[in-house]
Amino acid sequence: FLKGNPTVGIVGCPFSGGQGRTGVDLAPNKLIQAGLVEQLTNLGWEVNYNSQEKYIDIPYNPIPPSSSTNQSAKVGNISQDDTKTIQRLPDEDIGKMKKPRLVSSVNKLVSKEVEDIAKKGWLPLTLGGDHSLAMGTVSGTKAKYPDACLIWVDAHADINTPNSTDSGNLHGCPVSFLLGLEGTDVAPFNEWLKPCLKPQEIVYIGLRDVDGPEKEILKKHGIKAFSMHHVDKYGIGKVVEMALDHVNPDRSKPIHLSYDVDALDPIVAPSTGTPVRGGLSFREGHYITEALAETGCLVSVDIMEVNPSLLDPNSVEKTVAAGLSLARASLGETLL
Ligand code: EXY
Ligand code: MN
Ligand code: MN
Ligand code: MN
Repeated sequence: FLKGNPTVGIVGCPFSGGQGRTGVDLAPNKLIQAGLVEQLTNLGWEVNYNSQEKYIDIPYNPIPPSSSTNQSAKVGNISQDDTKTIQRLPDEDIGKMKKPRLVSSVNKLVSKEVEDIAKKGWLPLTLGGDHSLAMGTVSGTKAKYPDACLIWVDAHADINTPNSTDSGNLHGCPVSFLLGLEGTDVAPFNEWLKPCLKPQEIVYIGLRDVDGPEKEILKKHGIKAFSMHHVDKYGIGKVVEMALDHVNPDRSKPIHLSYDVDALDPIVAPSTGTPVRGGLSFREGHYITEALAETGCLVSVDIMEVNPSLLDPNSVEKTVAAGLSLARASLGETLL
């Protein structure tokens, strides 16, 4: 599906507004500083930082800049003034949703950026930031590849609606918006985000902390999910095969991989905001990315929810290393 020399466009999203903990916004820079660009270059990819071929993070922190001089980043055609406007938006809860205007405006930028990169024939690699960013990444991928399927690797289903969410954190809700479930046709999201995903186009791997209402939603819409129970029962090889058989039976459709590092066991990836025991082993987690790379159908990848501010330096190092190796394996690093 990609065009020309294999080229990746990195979209750094230092964004934490979809949940309550700061620090997840530090991940893109941390991953870059830990050598992501060199590593992908060594795999034979041409690496650009976004559609503008410049090193830029999308600067969407909810924290107002203390001075305009330490604002190092802006993205493409988005000016600092635009981002300050976003930062200054009054952002009262809407219903139960927290920071809806911020999450919406940031995702609108992300969506456009991912779409632009995909339309160049490049592979967008989005570095979160929290998982609310998948509203933008998946809608951007879908704008270029309307028949793309979505593989969601996560401990959580992230399919709460604005009505069903208990926490109000929008990183628990992106999938419901992509599907256009009841309650998601709300401002400000409905000003730009149209339902773009069908229930049969998504499959989950790694689930083990799903809210009651989310279970109802999965059931009601017949959404395929492989929980850790299934990984134990069938083994990861069979699970990935069954997941692909469901969303991509002929291995002919483009694949978007949205990878939340909390799918991995906290022993492997401890520095993440919502860790849950009993997750994927290092190898199971990487097998998924290797098997998807092998299909030749991967067109867009998200690495989400690394939080370099949580726990001790050793935990951070492990988690960042896991994020890096998942990115490399997704982009075709071969073991032998
Ligand atoms: N289901 C819970 C909620 O909606 O708040 C927890 C969601 C955690 C989401 C993390 C990113 O995957
Ligand atoms: Mn998630
Ligand atoms: Mn999660
Ligand atoms: Mn929960």
